[in-house]
Formats: sequence, C-alpha cells, structure tokens
Amino acid sequence: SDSNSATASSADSWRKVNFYNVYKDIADLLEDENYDDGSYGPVFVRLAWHSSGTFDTKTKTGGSDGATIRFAPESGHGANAGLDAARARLEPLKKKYPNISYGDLYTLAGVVAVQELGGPTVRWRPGRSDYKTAADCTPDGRLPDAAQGAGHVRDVFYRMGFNDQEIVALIGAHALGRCHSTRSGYEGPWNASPTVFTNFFFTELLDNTWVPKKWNGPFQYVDKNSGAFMMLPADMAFKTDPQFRKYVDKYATDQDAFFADFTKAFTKLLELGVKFPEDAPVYEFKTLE
Ligand code: HIF
Repeated sequence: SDSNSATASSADSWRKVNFYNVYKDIADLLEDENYDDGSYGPVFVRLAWHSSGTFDTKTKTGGSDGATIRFAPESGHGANAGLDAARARLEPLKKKYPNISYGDLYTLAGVVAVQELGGPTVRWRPGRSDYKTAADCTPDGRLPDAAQGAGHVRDVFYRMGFNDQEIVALIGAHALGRCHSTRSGYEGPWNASPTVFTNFFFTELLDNTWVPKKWNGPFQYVDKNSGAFMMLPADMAFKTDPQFRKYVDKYATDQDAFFADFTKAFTKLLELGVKFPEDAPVYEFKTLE
C-alpha cells in the first residue's frame, strides 16, 4: 500500500500534535454522499477495530501500536478487504500532521466516528508510534470468521483479553454500516439507520425472525418481514448463546447501559498491547455541533 511512504513518526512526536484539530479534520472526512450510506464513519470504526483486534495476550503481539494493518501481507488478509478505502481517506491527514502515528490516526478515526454518529464519548490516549515494519505483521486468522459461532467468537475475543459482557457490548457496533459482497462476500446493513450509533443491533436481533438468505453468496440471515436487513452467522450466536443472550436482553432495553459498557470496551480494544508514555493525556473530545 502507498500509505507506507509518509514519514514515520518517532516515539514521542505525538507531543507536537494538536489532537483537537485532528478530531475536527477527521470529522470533516466522514460525510460523502457518494460513499455507501453517505458516511465513512462505519468503515473508520472497522479500521480502528481491525488495527487493534489482532492482539494476542500470550505473545503480546499485534494491536494498533505500529499499525501493521497498512503493510502487506496483513493489509491483504481476507478480513481486511475494503479497509484500503478507509486508509486512503485518512492519508491526507497523515500528510497534514506528519507527527501523528498511523496507529493513533486509525484508532482516533474510530473514536471520531462513534461520537459523531451519535454514540457515547470514547476516552482515547495518543502515544502509538510507527516503529513496526512489514516483518511485524500478524499471521492471518487473528480476526473473527463471520461464518462461525459462539465458540469461535469467544476464542478470538478471549485471546484479546475480553469477557462475555465486553464481547456483547462491542457487538453493538454492528448497528453501524453494512456488509459488501465485494469485500466480505456478505451483503446488507444490520438495520435501517446504518450511519447512526444506536442499540438497534440488539433490538433488531431480538425483534425479527431471521431466515437464511436465498442466494448464491455465503450463508447469512435476512429478516423475514422485509428482507432488507442482515445478520452474520457469528451475529446470530448472540441470540442463541445463553451467556451472551443475557447481556443482549439488557442492552436491547437499556441504551444507557449499552453506551456506558460499549465505550469502556471500545477504549480497551483500541489500547490492546499499547505501551503508553506515562504522561500521555486521556482525551474526552467534545462532539462537534
Ligand atoms: Fe464487524 N464485520 N465483525 N465488528 N464491522 C463487518 C462489518 C463491520 C465481524 C464481521 C464483520 C466487530 C465484530 C465482528 C464493524 C465493526 C465491528 C463485516 C462486513 C463482517 C463480515 C465487511 C464488509 O463486507 O464490508 C465479526 C465476525 C465480528 C465478531 C463477532 C466489532 C464488534 C461489533 C468488534 C466491531 O466494532 C463495522 C462498523 C462494520 C461495517 C463496516 C462498513 O464498511 O460499513
């Protein structure tokens, strides 16, 4: 990818960056009437998560620090299909703010998207740096396989250090965006407002009858009534697994509890494996008007 070419930031160059300005500039990149449902927000959230979700608690490898997601072969892993669009959208900001690291830029983009699309405030710290190379890419297979069920989802998220409650809180982010047949092979949005951060993943999961989609593509579900909304096999595990289900029931009826638990789990995700300088400030950005 050509995003390797910009100057690498050194370990403490983040100190020279005004992150309030970066927040504002990322927010200005969200809207685009010609892209998907009109916003890059969902794909920014997916970029932030796929940058971070490679972390392995045992070997302490992976995670957003060093942003190996921008290098081949990791950029080409099947799970990352389509994320080049998000990286390309953000690249001008790396040019404008050469002292921000890619790891900070990609994770901050996820924070801006969650907040500006109506979600909770997300605490975020700078301090990741560009010290990794293609040789540090994580092996393929660390991110979850949407075709699988609860056991696999647990294996992957326990490896990152999450518990069941945190996993369910995180899955609420599938209120945002859509699946693309050209990327994952799956097709469709999870609900009618894919550019607004809501607890609709949980309400739609519970309120609809989900039936197998009749098509030549990979096995997925559509809602029986309209056929307009979708669930992945891995999403459906949150309805059928009793330990996951008790939190789904809670978040479907209590949006405040979902927002409070989501923001904690999302910050934890974006910080996996990052050794922050002790004096790195914690930002709680104000959502723009
Ligand atoms: Fe996703 N996810 N995710 N995901 N994801 C897709 C899209 C988005 C899984 C699979 C997929 C999380 C967990 C899991 C977002 C955010 C998060 C797609 C479709 C697939 C297949 C990609 C495409 O075709 O464009 C699986 C199996 C997960 C574990 C169960 C996180 C919790 C929900 C961690 C998370 O934050 C977002 C946002 C999108 C939409 C991207 C878009 O371009 O609109």
